[in-house]
Amino acid sequence: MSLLVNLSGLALIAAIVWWFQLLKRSPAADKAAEAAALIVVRDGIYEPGCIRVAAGRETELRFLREDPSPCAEYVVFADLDISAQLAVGRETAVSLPPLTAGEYEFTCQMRMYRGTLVVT
Ligand SMILES: [Cu+2]
Repeated sequence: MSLLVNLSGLALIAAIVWWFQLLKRSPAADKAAEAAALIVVRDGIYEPGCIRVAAGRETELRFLREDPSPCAEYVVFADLDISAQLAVGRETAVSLPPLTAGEYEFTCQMRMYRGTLVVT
């Protein structure tokens, strides 16, 4: 009888471990991270305004500038000494080197558009 109880206890633990592994590898979560890598520039904001990327890995962000005003022409990662000119209506890829954990602001050249890159 006690053997049976132990076995069902083990089965329960295995099920819990399996469940959490499943949660961690959820394809939906992966998709969200991928989708977040496209940043739309319009109406004075970056959308999404907060991008989360993994530390210590090269990253590519894609910007889609819908705002033709000169204000939105450049995206500047001042802390990283990286900037890119954004074409209107077309995706522009911005490559980032492996980064250490922390928060990095990105802005337009006049610092009116503002976003945050969160590296974890
Ligand atoms: Cu601006």
